Amino acid sequence: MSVATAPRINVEQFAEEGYLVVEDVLDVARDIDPVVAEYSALLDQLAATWQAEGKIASTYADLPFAQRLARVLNDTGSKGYQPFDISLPQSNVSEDTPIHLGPAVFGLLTSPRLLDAVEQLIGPEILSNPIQHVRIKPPQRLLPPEMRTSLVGQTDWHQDQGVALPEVDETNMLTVWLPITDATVENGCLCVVPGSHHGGLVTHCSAQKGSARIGLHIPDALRGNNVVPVPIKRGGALFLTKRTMHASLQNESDGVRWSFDLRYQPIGQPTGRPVFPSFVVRSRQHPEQAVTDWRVWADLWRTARSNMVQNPPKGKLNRWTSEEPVCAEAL
Ligand SMILES: O=C(O)CCC(=O)C(=O)O
Ligand SMILES: [Fe+2]
Repeated sequence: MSVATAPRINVEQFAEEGYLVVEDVLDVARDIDPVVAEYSALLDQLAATWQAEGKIASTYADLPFAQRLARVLNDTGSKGYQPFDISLPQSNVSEDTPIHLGPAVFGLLTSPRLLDAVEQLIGPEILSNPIQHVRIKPPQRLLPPEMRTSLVGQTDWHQDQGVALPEVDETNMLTVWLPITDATVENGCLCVVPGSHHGGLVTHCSAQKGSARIGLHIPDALRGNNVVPVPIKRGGALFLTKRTMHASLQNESDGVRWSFDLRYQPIGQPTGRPVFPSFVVRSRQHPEQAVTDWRVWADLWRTARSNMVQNPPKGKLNRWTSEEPVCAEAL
């Protein structure tokens, strides 16, 4: 559906609750359909290449998207997801680490209707923050346990401020979560703790439980118990502050749970992940600084990748050690 005027954002409600669902933020024909086509072509191309290389048993071309992706990932193991993501990994980057940098994704990042909404929350000088992912989640039961990371499986409780470097503390980072397919309770929509952003940043822990690694998460003791699921239809958006506690449910449906999470902030503030590239998406003061060509954006990531190969970032890209006392209590 194409809607001429951008939706009005309830800024007061966002400030109070720390989250806001807005329907029809995107223009489905302009912003979403091309992304679906771009990813279908990518899956076709990867499946053909990997079958030729003997990495997967079949191209699984007859299966619907969700089942096909699950079969492919079962054959490839966890490396198979990186070519779909719109970010580099945080470590072990090499010159041929894959990342998906296509025109349709750039179209989504720079969607004028989306930026009209973002502008109402953070002002007109807007930087695309590079902490971003695509999450394409097949039914959880079809995934082997080691594949159940937050990109492909369920996401643990966290605050986005907690998964960035401390330099983000003074940054007005806005998370924009965009479902490509309707997000429902059954297929693993997000959940939030309303008002949790008023309480400040809490400790995040990670842990090893047997052979399974549990990623960075807020221990139960520090999480509010007023958990609200947030189903959203495709075309809508969920806005989150950097301190709003959120997680995802698990995909118990037969279909795919597919979303992008993008972040925006005022120009001139640190991003929290300085080894990755940010760019101006909109500026009223210096409109000429906005990046408008997807190839320029793609090159920013390729340059960042080369820089990471030459100067691998030291340490983790977050502040936690898991030796904080609350982490021991939580185990
Ligand atoms: O989509 C998910 O499962 C997690 C998204 C998320 O954590 C975010 O958008 O910040
Ligand atoms: Fe998050």
